[in-house]
Amino acid sequence: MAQNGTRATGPRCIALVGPFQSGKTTLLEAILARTGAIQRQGSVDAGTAVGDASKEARHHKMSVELAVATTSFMDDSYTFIDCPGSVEFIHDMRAALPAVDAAVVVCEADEKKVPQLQLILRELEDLEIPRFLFLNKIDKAETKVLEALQMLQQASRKPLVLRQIPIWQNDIVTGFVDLALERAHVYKEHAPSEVIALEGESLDRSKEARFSMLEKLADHDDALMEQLLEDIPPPRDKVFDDLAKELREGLAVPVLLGVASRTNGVLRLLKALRHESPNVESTAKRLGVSGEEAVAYVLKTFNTAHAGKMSVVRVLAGQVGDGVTLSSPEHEAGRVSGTFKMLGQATEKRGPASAGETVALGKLDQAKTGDTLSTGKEAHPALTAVTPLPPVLAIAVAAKERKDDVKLGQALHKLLDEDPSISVIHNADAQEVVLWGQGEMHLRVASERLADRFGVAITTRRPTVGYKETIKKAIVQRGRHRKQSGGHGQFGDVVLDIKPLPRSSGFKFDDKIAGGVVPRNYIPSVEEGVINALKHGPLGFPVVDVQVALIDGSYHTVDSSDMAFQTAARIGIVEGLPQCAPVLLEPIHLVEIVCPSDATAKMNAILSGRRGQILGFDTREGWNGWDLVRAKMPESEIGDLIIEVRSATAGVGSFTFKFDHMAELTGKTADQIVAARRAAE
Ligand SMILES: Nc1nc2c(ncn2[C@@H]2O[C@H](COP(=O)(O)OP(=O)(O)OP(=O)(O)O)[C@@H](O)[C@H]2O)c(=O)[nH]1
Ligand SMILES: [Mg+2]
Repeated sequence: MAQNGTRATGPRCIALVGPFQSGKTTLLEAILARTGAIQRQGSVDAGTAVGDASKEARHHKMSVELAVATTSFMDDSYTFIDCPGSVEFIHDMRAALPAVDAAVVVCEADEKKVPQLQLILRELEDLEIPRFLFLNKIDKAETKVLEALQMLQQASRKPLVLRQIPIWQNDIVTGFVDLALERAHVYKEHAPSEVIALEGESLDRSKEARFSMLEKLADHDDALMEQLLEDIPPPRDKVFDDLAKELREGLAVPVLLGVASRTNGVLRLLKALRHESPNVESTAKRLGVSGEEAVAYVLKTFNTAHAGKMSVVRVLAGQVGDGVTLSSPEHEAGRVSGTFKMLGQATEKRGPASAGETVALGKLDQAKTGDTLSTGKEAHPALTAVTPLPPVLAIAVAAKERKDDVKLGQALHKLLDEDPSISVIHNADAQEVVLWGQGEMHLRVASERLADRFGVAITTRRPTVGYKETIKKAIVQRGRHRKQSGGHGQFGDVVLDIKPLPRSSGFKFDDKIAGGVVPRNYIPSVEEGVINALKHGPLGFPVVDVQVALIDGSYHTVDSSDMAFQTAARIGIVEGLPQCAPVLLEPIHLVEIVCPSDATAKMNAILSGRRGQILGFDTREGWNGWDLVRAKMPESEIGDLIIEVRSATAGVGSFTFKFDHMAELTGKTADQIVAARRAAE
């Protein structure tokens, strides 16, 4: 695992990341076929790709969670982490990235995907992860590569260095010139490319491109700069050393070209990884791994039907394998039982894993995605913290059959364990289990998993908005309950003074009984009766901001009871409230939208269209070219806000929200809400 010349050796862990549908899973498939890990290159569209083997991924023809596959190339082991490109599943990528040696950012020459590319590159830049750009789908390329590069450059804070240029024939890319090797190749479908001689215009073009690549390298290499100025051809080894150095130090982003679906450009990419990607030594150093003990980082955990919980870990130091007990700083994770090599969903038992390797460990029941695990007596401090993304969309879920309620609880627990970007909230008022996630597709996949993976049939619906109601007028109301049936009768009699309170005062109960007209021991029952009745006001919602005082009443020595006084109090409230000018209250939240500045005007329009009150906007701190728009907005309008925000920002806009206050709502909208509530009841 040492440095071999300038080349790092040993097992590597490489992330495949990039905008939605750019060809990451197809590239993984091509790599696995090219390196012999699979017999034949499958495809995403046919549902035969290793990376998209799960039922949900095949169903939607997109990656919905990360996939891990280990292969070997020229005697080194490589584990690829194929990350989903959709912003709704980005959590998997964010959690896995810290422990990889390098990333291959798969992208297309597509202007619409530049904002998403920028978000991903930003993540890599912040984590200081060396990255290649793989410009894919050049079989469909319409723009010249240099123009494409200019467009993509907007997304990267570091210079993109073109390492290959395409060879065009009749408007089709038929091969490439490797600028470092000064060699031209013609693509062959699913086979190694053929080396050809360059001449004429192609030769001139490649010389020019090579010179521009060297110029970029010379920015960080004075000797090279001198050679260029004096027209001395720099030695090839020197050029390769510089390229490797620029990548590792994050000074530049090398750009390679290819057609993943035809395995074109894949061998060149593998060779670049082999020669230039750092290994675990650099990664462990970057993360601050210290001490003598074995340390592993959890990229992802998942549940399997046959083998229980599995944790995918990158071993950063030492060795881990069966029988070893691992702990995180917070808790013991468990004792490893089963060490596996992964190829998508297929797992193969293997011996202990050494530093650099990426494997799945069985039975670490307490391990969580993002954990730093170690074998030492004192747990190794956490290497990184992956902050969960704020949830933006919710659905209410319920078991289709009552008897599955407990099973649903267990399934939700497993779902959350696998996917920390989902959260569950129990809404007691509405008696609802609400799943919060990152978008429509994310929640749809979560529901599918509950059914398919965890075997609970569920129904889903829009979550209930937290409407409440209050009153605007005071009243004094008698509540009397009297029943004579056989032996014991029931008797309770109260007089309630019902008054509105200022907003967000909640509920207040006063006992103003003088002379024992209602005996002491029944007063808590009166209060309970009031509280129960306030759960469901005349408009159908919980009543808040009211004060109820018990001012008078009477009792019967034989027939009065706790129950009778509870009932009397309820009658008082039920009969009194409708005369108090009840009014609907709707929750208003403080919303903060972040978006590229060119979408800010659109955000203002979206907010106004949703009864939002815009408070102002600012530049987003630390984000060049982004704005932050603040507004107050009704909860009912936030429900599907994310869908509009994303469609106005090429998928990259997002928001957070926080409850602010309850506001009175009257008029047609209020009438509709009350009518809908009545209909539902
Ligand atoms: N023409 C062409 N199509 C490609 C190429 N690579 C991938 N595709 C197609 O692009 C689509 C998306 O490919 P995927 O491999 O699923 O892309 P991905 O980046 O893994 O997608 P997500 O994980 O969902 O973000 C599929 O229809 C592929 O067949 C390529 O080089 N050329
Ligand atoms: Mg994919």
